[in-house]
Amino acid sequence: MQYKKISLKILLVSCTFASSLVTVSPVYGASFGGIFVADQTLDGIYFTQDFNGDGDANDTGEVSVYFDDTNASGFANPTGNVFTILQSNSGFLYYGDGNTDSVYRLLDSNNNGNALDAGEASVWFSATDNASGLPLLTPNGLGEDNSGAIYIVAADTVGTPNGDFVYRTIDLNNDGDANDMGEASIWLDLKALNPASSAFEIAFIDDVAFISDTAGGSPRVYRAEDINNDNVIDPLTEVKIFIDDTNPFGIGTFYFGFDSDSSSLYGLDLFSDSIFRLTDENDSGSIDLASEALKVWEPSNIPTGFDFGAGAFSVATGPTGELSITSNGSQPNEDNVFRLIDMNGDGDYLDADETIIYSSRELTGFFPVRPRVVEYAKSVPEPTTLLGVLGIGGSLVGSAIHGLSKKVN
Ligand SMILES: [Ca+2]
Ligand SMILES: [Ca+2]
Ligand SMILES: [Ca+2]
Ligand SMILES: [Ca+2]
Repeated sequence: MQYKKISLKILLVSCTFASSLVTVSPVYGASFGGIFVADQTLDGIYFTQDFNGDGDANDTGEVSVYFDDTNASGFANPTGNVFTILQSNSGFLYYGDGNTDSVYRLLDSNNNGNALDAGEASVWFSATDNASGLPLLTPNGLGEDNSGAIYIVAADTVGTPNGDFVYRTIDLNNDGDANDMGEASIWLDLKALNPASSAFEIAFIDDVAFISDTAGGSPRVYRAEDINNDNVIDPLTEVKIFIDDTNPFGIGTFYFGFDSDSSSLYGLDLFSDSIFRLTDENDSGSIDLASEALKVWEPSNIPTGFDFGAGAFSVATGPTGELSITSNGSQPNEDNVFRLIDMNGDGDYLDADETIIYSSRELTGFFPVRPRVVEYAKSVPEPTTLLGVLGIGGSLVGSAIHGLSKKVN
């Protein structure tokens, strides 16, 4: 009965609105195309959408497997421990997996709403495959510059202290990976900046990179710019601390979750579970004014009945200024993806109704379980059905939804 209701709703939408599904509810983002969610317990990358325009992906059929162990490209357990996802400007979805110590590249070539089909996944970069012999113990972060080069934050482990680099990777011979000679190089050696380096994410604003590093208890964000264009960051002249925990503004700087938009950085501080927006207004290369660092969200904004759980792991920037964050814990109401939308346009997400329970195990009963990282879809992939995940043989309904969404797109 439930599925019928949803497909009727979609039918209604397709009849009422001639353009596209997302125009149904502009209050929830006219250009919202969905959010990729990597789940460390379900061991997959999921694609979440809001078909009925109510702002969330908790309704039937709004979550689907995008990539996991069932892929036909021949990768065994490729999504057991996904730390980072990046959709490049060219549409490829890159992600770093800490179990196979690889960065994969996905593309839904046949437009069926997932990258599970044969040939839709490949290894972009790995320690065992790259011709330069570069180590990759923990692919913690991914970024892209204006030229399309992909940057990988390679963190090491306590047992094998062989890492803490940012690699610059490009596919020179057009074979779909960055494993060939000359395609990957050390762009920035983070241990040269701090021997206790423990780096997480990288985010770009234009061609300036920002790297979050928790650095053995003195967390900071670096600002790196390749001024002389030799594809290496000179540790003396091309990188500096953008902000650290000695800042006088009370800004938490311990960021696992970290992202940028065209002018600002957004850091989700693990200790305060709050989001800080950092904007270098006076172009000094660091945060040196109180007005440049603002707390824009805190857990007290979470609607009653839901909680933040064990930690603040991921923040992603989305269209028209919205943000998405993850939380997970031991209870279903702690396993969430929140959407943050500045409804009243005052520049923060601290007001009533600005924190949306976008996806919660409390509401869906099955998803998410341990959401680690999120990434907004840059374009809208063809919707698919989640019925496989639900364990229900509803392919007919799935096809109907698929067909309808095709029509209205
Ligand atoms: Ca919905
Ligand atoms: Ca596909
Ligand atoms: Ca190549
Ligand atoms: Ca607001």
